[in-house]
Amino acid sequence: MPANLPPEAQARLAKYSEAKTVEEKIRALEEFISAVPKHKGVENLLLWAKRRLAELREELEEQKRKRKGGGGPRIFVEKEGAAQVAVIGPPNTGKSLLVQRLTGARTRVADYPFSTTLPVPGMLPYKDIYFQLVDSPPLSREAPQFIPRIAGLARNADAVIVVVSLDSDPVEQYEFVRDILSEHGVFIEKPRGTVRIEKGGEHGVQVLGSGRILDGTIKDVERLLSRYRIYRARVYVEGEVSLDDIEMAILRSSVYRPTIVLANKADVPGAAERYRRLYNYLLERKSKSVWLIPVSARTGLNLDKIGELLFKRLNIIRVYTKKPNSEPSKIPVVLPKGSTIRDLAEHIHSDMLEYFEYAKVWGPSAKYPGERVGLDHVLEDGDIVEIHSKR
Ligand SMILES: Nc1nc2c(ncn2[C@@H]2O[C@H](COP(=O)(O)OP(=O)(O)OP(=O)(O)O)[C@@H](O)[C@H]2O)c(=O)[nH]1
Ligand SMILES: [Mg+2]
Repeated sequence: MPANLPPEAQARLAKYSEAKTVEEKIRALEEFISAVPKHKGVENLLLWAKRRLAELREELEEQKRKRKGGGGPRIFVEKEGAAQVAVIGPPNTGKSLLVQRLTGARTRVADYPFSTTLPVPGMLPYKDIYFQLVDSPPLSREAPQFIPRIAGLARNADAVIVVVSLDSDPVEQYEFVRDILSEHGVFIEKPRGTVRIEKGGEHGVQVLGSGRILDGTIKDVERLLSRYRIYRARVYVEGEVSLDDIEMAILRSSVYRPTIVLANKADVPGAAERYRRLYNYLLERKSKSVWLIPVSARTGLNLDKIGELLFKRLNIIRVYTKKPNSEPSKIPVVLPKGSTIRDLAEHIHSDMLEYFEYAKVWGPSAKYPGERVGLDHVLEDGDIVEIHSKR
């Protein structure tokens, strides 16, 4: 890729990228698959199309169920708390017992694989916030029907917990989970670059962002997009990307989700040695973006560390708002690290920004208690903020 497609197949792909509804997308992809010649050089695109088709069919089913008014299994779980974390992994690794021990949710735990068939959410308290952990069915080639749903769950979540078991080779389990998710456009290791495409705009095709295209120029990007009948777009490039990555981004954006790997069953014989293998493997791959910790859902080892790890991994801060002459709120506003008073004001209410006058800050980011600051002041975890408006 970019594959050399006959015009017929290319037109079908363009139709897909223009399609608005799930039904239209399904139809366009089916037509594409039948129009594409089966020769070398298009395998990747064909594979992608088939996977995407499976996902879309799942989505359609889900929509139908919703229209009928509930009932039946759900793929997506409504977000609650400071962040949603998808708990995923191969069969029988202890996902359900972990979620149960961490949140008290009534997940089904069994000593045989494939015991979980539906996502089950539970809330993990950490300090004065909660993380929503979502237990999920096992990822396995033996149960292909779950794969697009689990990938969708991970895509929709703010972070991922991968659970592998130390009673067999954890490297194999980890690679399996990583590869299957990336086939569905969800990266758990930080990719070398990312592309995001916004169609429209006034200025033709623009390439923006701090990244770099490895194997082409802006002209090549224009040519590529025009094959999909896109003549006006903003292409945001971060890190290093190829023209292939850009073509994939036209068809479906990939996402990166911050990830923690829990090496579970640390209590079984041989666990320490297997853990070391995974540790060294991640070290060698320089996957600094993936965090690893040994745990045992059975003995409780390190379960008390998970809240803090998630908090750090998610790069979030807690900010407490207060009104003049009253106590700060007990429940914080959760924002991404690096957020400013402007972000806080926008988060609270759109009017807040319009009538903003100044803010007073107490806590880590304040030079002195009650420092008076403007919209660009950068907040830190634990700050208390009083916003004064013109009316
Ligand atoms: N020794 C040991 N056994 C564990 C641990 N965690 C879970 N188990 C056992 O492993 C088996 C599977 O646990 P589950 O929580 O059902 O695993 P799962 O990953 O949810 O399984 P599926 O939903 O089928 O994918 C059960 O018999 C658990 O009691 C652990 O830390 N140590
Ligand atoms: Mg389970």
